[in-house]
Amino acid sequence: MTDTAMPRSGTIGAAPVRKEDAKLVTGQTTWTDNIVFPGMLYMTVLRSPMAHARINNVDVSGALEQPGVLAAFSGADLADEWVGPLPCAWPVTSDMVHPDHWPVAVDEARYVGDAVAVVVARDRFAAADALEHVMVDYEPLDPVVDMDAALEEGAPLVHGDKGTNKSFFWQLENGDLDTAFNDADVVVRRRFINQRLIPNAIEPRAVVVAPIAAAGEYTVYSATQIPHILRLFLSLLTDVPETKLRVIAPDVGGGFGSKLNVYAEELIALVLAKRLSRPIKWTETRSEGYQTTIHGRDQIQEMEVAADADGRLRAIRANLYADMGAYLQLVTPGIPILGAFMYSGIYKMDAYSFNCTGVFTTKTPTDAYRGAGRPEATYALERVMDELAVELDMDPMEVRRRNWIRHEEFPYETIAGLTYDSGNYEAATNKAMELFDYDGLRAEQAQRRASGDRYQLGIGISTYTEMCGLAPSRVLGSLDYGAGGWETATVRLLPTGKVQAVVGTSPHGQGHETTFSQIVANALGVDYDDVEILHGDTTVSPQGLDTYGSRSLAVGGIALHHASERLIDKLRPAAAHMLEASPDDLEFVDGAFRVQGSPEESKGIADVGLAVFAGHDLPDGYEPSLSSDYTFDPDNFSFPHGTHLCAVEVDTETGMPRIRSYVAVDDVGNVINPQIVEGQVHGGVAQGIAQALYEEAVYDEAGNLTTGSLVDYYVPGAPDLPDYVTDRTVTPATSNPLGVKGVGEAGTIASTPAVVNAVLDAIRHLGVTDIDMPCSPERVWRALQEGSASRDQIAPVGAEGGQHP
Ligand code: MCN
Repeated sequence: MTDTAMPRSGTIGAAPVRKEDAKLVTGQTTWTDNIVFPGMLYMTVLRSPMAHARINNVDVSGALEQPGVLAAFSGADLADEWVGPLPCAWPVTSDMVHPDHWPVAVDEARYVGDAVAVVVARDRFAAADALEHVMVDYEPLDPVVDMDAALEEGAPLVHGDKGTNKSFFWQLENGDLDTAFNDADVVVRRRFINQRLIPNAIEPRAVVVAPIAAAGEYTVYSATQIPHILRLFLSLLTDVPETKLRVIAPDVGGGFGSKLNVYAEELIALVLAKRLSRPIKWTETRSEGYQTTIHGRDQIQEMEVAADADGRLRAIRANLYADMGAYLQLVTPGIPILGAFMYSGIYKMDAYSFNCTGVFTTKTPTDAYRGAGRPEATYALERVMDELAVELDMDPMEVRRRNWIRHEEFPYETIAGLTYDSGNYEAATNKAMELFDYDGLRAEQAQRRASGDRYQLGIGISTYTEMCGLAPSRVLGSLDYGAGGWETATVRLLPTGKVQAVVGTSPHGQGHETTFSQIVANALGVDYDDVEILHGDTTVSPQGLDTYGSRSLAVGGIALHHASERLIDKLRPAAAHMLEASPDDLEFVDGAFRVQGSPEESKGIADVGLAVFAGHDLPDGYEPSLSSDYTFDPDNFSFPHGTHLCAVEVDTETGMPRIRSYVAVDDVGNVINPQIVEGQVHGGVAQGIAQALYEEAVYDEAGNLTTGSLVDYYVPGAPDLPDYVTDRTVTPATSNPLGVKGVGEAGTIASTPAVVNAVLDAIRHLGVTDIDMPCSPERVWRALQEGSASRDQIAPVGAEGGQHP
């Protein structure tokens, strides 16, 4: 760590015990599914078993006869309830094809899992059983499962009336590409598949709607990342005024982007509570969630890189196909576009081109999944940098070194049009190489190759950056995103000296109550334990743009810092009055106002607060307020970076890859809480490794999700993952006063290419030039067989001499 002095307990830079953990580990958490109201009814959803079918008729009468069932509706029955279809808030082009997406399908089902009817019963089991008694007359239509097929002439159309499976074409170009490619000594072309992933929050999605029917008021409890955005759309789409809607995100057990959405079930539960004047609950089952909660990634990436013989990059072209699934969810089309600016990464070049085609298929819609567009970009870029190194016969780290932006060149305007405010790629890389023993491992690799060891060693590099801290509103607007990126915070000093802070973001595992308390404790000089963070309830915290894009600290935390400073400014005249000094002569140190030069003359913030609360003796015309607000809209994104190095041993007989060591050196600027940052990196890296080695959503030709449960979709656990060596360098952000950069997605963005590069590096000399993710033992084994068939001379691969530790 580069931190030098030990910070005061509970303030910035310290690692106090997380405030969240006591209730989490003692089971006193308010998950949405734990919420119970008198008279509450349970909703279940009948889902299409076909990937594509015309719905000729839905007959719910059989379900209505089942014990405990109170109501059942088809899509047609509910059609009048909606003011409009489910929202997509990111129309990336003006001619984007954006088909209507109704909460319950009316005439066609377009993926396995599309809602076709709902049942309401007295308990969840009766509601589930009754689904079997809903009769649907489906007329099968042709599914279209992969993007290549969907773009062929005459392909079955997911939305027949649109006449195309193409949703949009988006592009960005800078520099003279023709010259760069024509004059380059080498051009490397590769096609990568960034496979479809299924997010796995521990808590499934759930919603409870509690109506006060007579007043037309509704409280919606949802396991969501976005209570504010959800309230806006619930109001817009059902005509319930925003003032009559309260959305509460209670304790939320993970989201990873999958709860950054406005889902059909949230709308259906609201209109059923309205129709039936009873509280309604819906909780997804895990396999239901696999079919209907958004999926992530699913892109085809065609990369072209032009470079000189000495390794200098001239240009990059990235051509993407992004699978939207059957419909556009909240930000589906924007996800690949978030990556558009990241295919140049940390490197300098003369020309750049990115384009992306959004494609409809009869599969579950895709949307934001941890990293959202940026892991995909980093994967393709870092893999192709390794391919370039192979082509040039150079060390892959050397190729990177020759091209990255040097620390003295910041701020740096990239070829993709972003201004990176700060960074030090040399420092992070040097530290990572030292911790990893790069040279030692390369020597061991050479020795294992020479001896034909059964267990071959590979080294994978990822020198990444990413763009997070989503804001600034003006930039988001220029990208046609439907909302802004500001955050509001309120800080209130209570008469007892305790502090309440209200924030617009809400956590689902990130420890905001801890780190935001540290920010307030730091600014006000109060005890960490005396700060309470209020969030996740649109009545308590009426303004906010919620949690995603690793923005909570770099936007919301900064609003909180400013609101705290503003409170000090507000209290200053009262303190000066008490100390019989001029406000200008006061300094605020360690939670007390002091007369400069006479530190013994001081008043603690709690004393000043109590005097303001009493209001008996205050300066003339003073507003006796103990509360302050601040809305922050930064002028730039935040650009964390780092170097991740991975060593993988591949058993050349079985294809089994095993991570031997993993080093992550990240630079997230200044750090509020090093332990939470480390936790975020651990979790993020685990998710990136999962994509590299284990996870893939697979559909059969008929459009059935064949990895439809945790049995078939392998989410790695602790035994599958290595010990991580983590460290940091600190290059403060210049776009905010605390110098912080986001961390929530960094590990996921960085890690996937480091692992795949390592697997390939282990066996490239055996004729293997590519392996699709996940690099399962079977895939690696097959690649080795194909490699051995293609290579001229088969290296001796024998069991003897193997040194699998
Ligand atoms: N932090 C810090 N110092 C820094 C950067 C961050 O102490 N320099 C702290 C923050 O104060 C916060 C945490 O680290 O407590 C994460 O901060 P930030 O990077 O601002 O990310 P967000 O809080 O906005 O969280 C969103 C991010 C995203 S986009 C996904 S996806 C994700 C992630 O966080 N999903 C998660 N981390 C997750 N962690 C858990 N446990 N569960 C999820 O669903």
